[in-house]
Amino acid sequence: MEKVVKSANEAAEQIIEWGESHKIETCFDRAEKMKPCPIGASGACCRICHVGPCRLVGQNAEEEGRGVCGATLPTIAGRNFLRMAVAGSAAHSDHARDMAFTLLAVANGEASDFKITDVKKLYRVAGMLDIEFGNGRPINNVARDVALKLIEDFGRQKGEINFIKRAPKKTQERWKKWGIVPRGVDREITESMHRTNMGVDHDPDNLLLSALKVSLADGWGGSMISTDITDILFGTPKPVKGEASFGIFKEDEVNLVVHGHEPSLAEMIVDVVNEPEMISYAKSKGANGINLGGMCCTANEVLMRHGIPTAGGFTNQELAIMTGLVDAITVDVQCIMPALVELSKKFHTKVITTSHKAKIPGAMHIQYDEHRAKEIAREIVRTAIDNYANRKAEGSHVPDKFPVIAGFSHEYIEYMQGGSWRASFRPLNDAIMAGRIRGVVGLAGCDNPRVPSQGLHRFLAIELIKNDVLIVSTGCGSAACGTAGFLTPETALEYAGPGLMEVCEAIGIPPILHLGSCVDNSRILTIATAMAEEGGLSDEIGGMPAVGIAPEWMSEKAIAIGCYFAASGIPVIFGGESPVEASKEVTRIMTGVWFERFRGALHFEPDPEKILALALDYIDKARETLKLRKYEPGKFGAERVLMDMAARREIEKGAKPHLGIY
Ligand code: SF4
Ligand code: MSK
Repeated sequence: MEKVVKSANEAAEQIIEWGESHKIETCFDRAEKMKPCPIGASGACCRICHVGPCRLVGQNAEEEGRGVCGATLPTIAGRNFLRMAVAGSAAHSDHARDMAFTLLAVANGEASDFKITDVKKLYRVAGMLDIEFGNGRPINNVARDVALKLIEDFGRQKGEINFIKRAPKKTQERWKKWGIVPRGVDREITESMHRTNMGVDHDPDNLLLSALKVSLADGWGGSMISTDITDILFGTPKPVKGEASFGIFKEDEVNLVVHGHEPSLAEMIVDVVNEPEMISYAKSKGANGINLGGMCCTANEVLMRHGIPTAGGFTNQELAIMTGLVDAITVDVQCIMPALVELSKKFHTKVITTSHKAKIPGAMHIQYDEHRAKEIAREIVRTAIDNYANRKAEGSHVPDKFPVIAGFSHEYIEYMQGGSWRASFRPLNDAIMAGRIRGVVGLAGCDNPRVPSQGLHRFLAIELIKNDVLIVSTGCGSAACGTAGFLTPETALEYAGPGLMEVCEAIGIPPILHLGSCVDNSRILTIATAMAEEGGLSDEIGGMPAVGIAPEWMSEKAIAIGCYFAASGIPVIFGGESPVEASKEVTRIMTGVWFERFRGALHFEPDPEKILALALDYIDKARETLKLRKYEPGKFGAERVLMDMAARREIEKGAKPHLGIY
């Protein structure tokens, strides 16, 4: 019988095989046993009232199927889809709310373990919010006003979310025309839940507009707020070296993993594991030190600010425990498999939950509180150290690891194109106009055990850069690229097309830029806006030679991201089967109608070759509409010379700094 590959990540595959030989079940085995409910392909199921659940299935379900109340298939499919967008937006935005309250506590002197790390970013955000800064005004007063003003974005009843005005004017006009400018995050979440309640909104187009509106509240609200506040508190990322894959774990040190999404506790743990007393304590227990690793999006946060190594994305979480080397794994919210707890009993790993919102029966719970952050971080680190002695020899440690360069914030991307003095997006726009770079793809989203996990990310990453497409990656897409060894400048030399290779060599960057965690998809919105404002391409986000791809998505957060990209004007392609496949009407709205209105769309396409072809087609058509030079590999138009690092340093000697962040 032909062997079924469960993960395209070779190290992951080895651990899975070891698990199979030891009768240890993982998500890959459960995915095989638990086939997805076929109802999404052949129809839709409505379970929002107790007259139902109503299943609309069969060949004529779209035309003739009706729920007991008379709801049609497009209504039910649109309503279900909106609920996914709501849940995703709520998750990102609740994370953002926690960040905003942490900033407020810091400003009020109530969370003394934290500080404002990036004052320039604080001032930049203050400027956007019309908050007075500088001229001797205390930093904490500015931070307090920023926090309070952003907290208002959650509960605002009328008006607009603050950061909406950061979008290009034309993009904003489209939102206004179609009535999808979000007022407040919670307001849109509540209204969308109301609309999907029994007997309210039955118009699929109207329901789908609501999905865009609530998702815009996430992208230009929750997620953007979270990204900015995280930068203010912990620093705006700049490229940093790290490592990825299971080889990051050390046999002779205490291994502690931080997993989940919100970075506050993880930041504190980064500090604590470096405290001399804590290292001495680890040594007193027989370990040579304390080794901190990350998982999923918490990994992205601490990787891009501190170079903390990552064990990978979503589907690697159980496998990390199966190395037998993880003494403790601390989790907060989102993308945490409850299976970790049962699995950990077969090893010695302590699973520690830290959020009152996210408990798992059988796990140890240490409640996080930003007012006592360091004390709690120390308790967690000590728990990991105390557990080191319980490590059993059993486990499958695959020592492979790859170097990664992470931390390309939008500010750094601007800086790298001209230094402090001439930072801009001009070189990128010029390279696109000249055809050196064909277009830009945001490769985002989760990894998924229903396909050879991480394989679609790997395939698309290589094929896109071969086609001179610059990739910006986030979330577990970044992890999949990192654990494949793709996040280094050398990847350009090995795989990139001639134009992209030249650009990467000139600036000294990888062809895949690690932008951060899933909330950091908001950085892509900022980059697209900067490109529109730079001129020479589209004067709005829509119409850019840019596409978003989430080939292995699984979380409802991905749906919210896909919707806010589409509403902002970026066509998006999701892998896997479509959750609205049975309704031609809903599919038509999400592709054709959204494209006409917003110049963005949301497609679902399981075939990776077709995802690639569709992405390149969108890029080439956008180039054609913008009357840019037709893309031909190896043939470029006239273009400004890109500055290399040496030339930039020369210019910067004695230069007046650019008004941007760096
Ligand atoms: Fe059935 Fe209508 Fe109730 Fe949905 S809302 S479960 S379609 S009766
Ligand atoms: S962690 S949402 S599996 S990207 Fe942000 Fe990864 Fe997807 Fe979770």
